[in-house]
Amino acid sequence: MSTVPTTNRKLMDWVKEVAKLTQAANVYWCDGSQAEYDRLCQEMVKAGTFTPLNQKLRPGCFLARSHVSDVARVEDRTYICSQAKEDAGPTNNWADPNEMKTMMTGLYSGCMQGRTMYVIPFSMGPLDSPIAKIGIELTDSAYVVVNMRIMTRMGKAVLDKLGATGSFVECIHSVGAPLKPGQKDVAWPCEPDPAKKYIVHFPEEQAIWSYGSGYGGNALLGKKCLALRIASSIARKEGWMAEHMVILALTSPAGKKHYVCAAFPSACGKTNLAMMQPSLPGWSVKCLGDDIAWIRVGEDGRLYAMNPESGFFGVAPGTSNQSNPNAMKTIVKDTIFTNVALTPEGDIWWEDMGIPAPAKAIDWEGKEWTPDCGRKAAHANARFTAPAAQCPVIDEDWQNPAGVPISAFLFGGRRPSTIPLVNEAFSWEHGVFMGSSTGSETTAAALGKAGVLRRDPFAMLPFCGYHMGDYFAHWLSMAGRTDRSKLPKVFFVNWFRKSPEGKWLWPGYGDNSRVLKWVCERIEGTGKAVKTAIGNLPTADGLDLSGLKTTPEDMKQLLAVDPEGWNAEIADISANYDKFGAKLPAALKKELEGLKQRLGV
Ligand code: SAT
Ligand code: MN
Repeated sequence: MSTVPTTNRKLMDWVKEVAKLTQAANVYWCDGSQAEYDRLCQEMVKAGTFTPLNQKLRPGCFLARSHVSDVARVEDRTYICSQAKEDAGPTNNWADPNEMKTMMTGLYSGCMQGRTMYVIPFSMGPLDSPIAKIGIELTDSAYVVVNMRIMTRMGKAVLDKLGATGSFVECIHSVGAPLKPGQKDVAWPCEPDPAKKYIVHFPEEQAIWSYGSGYGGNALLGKKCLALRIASSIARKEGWMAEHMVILALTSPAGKKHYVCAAFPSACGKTNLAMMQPSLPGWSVKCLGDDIAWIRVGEDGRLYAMNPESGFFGVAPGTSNQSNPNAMKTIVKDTIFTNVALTPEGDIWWEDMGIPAPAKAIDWEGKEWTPDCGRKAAHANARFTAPAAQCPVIDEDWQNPAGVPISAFLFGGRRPSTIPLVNEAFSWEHGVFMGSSTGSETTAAALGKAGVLRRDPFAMLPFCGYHMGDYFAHWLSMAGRTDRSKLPKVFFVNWFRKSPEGKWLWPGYGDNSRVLKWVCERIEGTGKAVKTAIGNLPTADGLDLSGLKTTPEDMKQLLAVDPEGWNAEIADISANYDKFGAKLPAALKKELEGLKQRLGV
């Protein structure tokens, strides 16, 4: 597009200003069309960024390999630059916004030399939704443009909605790799020095500045940066919630439909749950979203959830016809794969894909790979970017601008011990306590050591755009915004429990429908439960285990309350709570005390 396709003065001025600062060689306004997408993909094929896959096996699909330094979110380089340090709280990195801007303006000076600056108008949420938010991302990465076209509603229609006076979230992104005249580009330009990458949020101004990385949530700024960090801070002020949650619809054989939201940390199986194929006959799961939910009190007093995204950015390794058959069907065409392995036939492969490893392949680093070479073929945080509309179990209401009414919230994480398979909260406050004490073993979704327990309240630790103590208070305050009886019931689930010998106790995946069935029964008032010190657990015959091989002994362990384990758990929750000081809501202290008393520890 050569002419400027907007009359929005603020937008035009800002684009000019950033183009001048970054010294971009060209400015290109994205229209979001298929032709534009195809052209950019072809340009990336020429540049070596994209490898086209076998068009018979994977039509419209491409493979990208990132730089080895640029494979996941960089949490230690992620900042919330509120005016007051206190407002970012103890769980976020903070820097003075003016100092950060001065420093980053230095980084941005000339950073797009030799590159095109793409202007990406995007909407988080369906364009006709009153709660959708418009962002404009300025980026020097064509990879970001094509991914944003899948993950968001992007292009001309967004500018039309913005009009001459509409406001938007300013998102600046640069891979941080200017090109000198005549300098040859690399396949995945980025700033290789981890200490020079910055993912920065200015919540008061609703602006996002990202520098140095081209990967995932570091670069696709609509996702974690806008739809979670900035949105959570807006939501607090406006009385709604921006959460790291899947939205799914569960329908019983009798045809009763319930919508459920579930919050698990990154790479803990949200996508698998969101499009699960239930093993219980007659039950069905439909997907509305696999990562983010924006939730508001509706006119009838119930909480309504909407998925602000339009695609899935799912973890590839481990995705198989057993773990997630519907994801496998979603990614058969028009999908971008990043950091997976390439087979000699021109198809993709990853560990635990449920098909035998190819005799040889090209691994995610572009090196020759054989099954016995001692290396993984795909990176543990390899991803697919696929349009949500391609999911065979996408729910008919997934683009409903008003969202869908939620009956239950689930929290969970990877917990090999202590935490039972499922546990229902006694009250809203107890449920908020459960969310606030969510913990999980770390995964490859963020750089750092995987497999250590960290507290990840509401699975929002890396995504809450303000003080986590205030965030807890905000959750509690939802009880005052509607009739308590209309609030969703809260449950804590754990698919990842192991025996003392290290064996998985629960089959997971489609068998998690057994837990969802009990959740539905609890909502409807029929589920059988026993009140324990930690919450309501299913009775021995409460879960539908028909056709399941799990032994009664294993079930006992899965539903046991282990006082010793809980003793350690309480100490750890308590230590984590200490971080929040005076901002820790009294209601949560009371819940912790109540739990201690009930357990007698
Ligand atoms: O933040 S990403 O979008 O890169 C993926 C995740 O951590 O959930
Ligand atoms: Mn996520």
